[in-house]
Amino acid sequence: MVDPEHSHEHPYPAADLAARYPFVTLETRRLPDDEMLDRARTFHQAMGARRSVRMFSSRPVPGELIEEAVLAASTAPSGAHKQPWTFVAVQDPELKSRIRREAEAEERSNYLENRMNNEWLEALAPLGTDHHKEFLEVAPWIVVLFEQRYELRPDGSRRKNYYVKESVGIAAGLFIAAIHDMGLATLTHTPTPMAFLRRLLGRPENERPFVMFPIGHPLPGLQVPDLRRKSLSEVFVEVDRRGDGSTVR
Ligand code: IYR
Repeated sequence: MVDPEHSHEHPYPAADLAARYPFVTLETRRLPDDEMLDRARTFHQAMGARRSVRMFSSRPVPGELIEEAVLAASTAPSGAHKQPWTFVAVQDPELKSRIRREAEAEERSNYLENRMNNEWLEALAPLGTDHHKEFLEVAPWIVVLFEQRYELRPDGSRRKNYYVKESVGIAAGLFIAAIHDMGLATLTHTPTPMAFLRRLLGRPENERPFVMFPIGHPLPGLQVPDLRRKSLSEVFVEVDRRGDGSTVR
């Protein structure tokens, strides 16, 4: 563990920590810069091809693929490593219909009964979303991601979770990436309010729906809005010692 580049004043784990808790050596690899750049560009390109999809094929998707995506998502870092999430998968047509019915009822109030204000509706206009959620029945799977606001032990006692929204948000991102990487498509869908999902899916009181994902093969030839993503300079600044937001380059 001798680093020719830096000698650490505070090595981790400290000896007394390592004596009290288990530690293992992490497998690391050191790639040349040009290979890292290749990989970074390949990854960016792959993720750049992801789009939110609202038209799915009804072609079946093996449950094992959903399970693999959940395992990938569950590698997300989380507050105090609590992994405060539950992914609930539904393929039963009857249950998917019930979810659609209740989601559409909420969304009808949002879109048609002024629960969304005009500014919001204008922001959504280019996406053309409305209260129809047919994809909830067409897509072979719906996965609902629940956040565990606290941990409920089998004896009924509660333990705190930490940074729940941040942790679950990161897991959601990894889930989306995993689904895309295996060639499937999804949509982050948040029929608001989502409380009905806890009831329909019989989830315990400590869980709250965070986001739902219809998942399936994208319908061949489907159309998506012609969106542009922000350029690097719109989303990135490198701050030098002046701290005024000017870029070094
Ligand atoms: N939850 C609604 C509305 C909606 C809101 C935003 I912000 C979007 O980017 C898209 C939709 C719905 O799912 O239709």
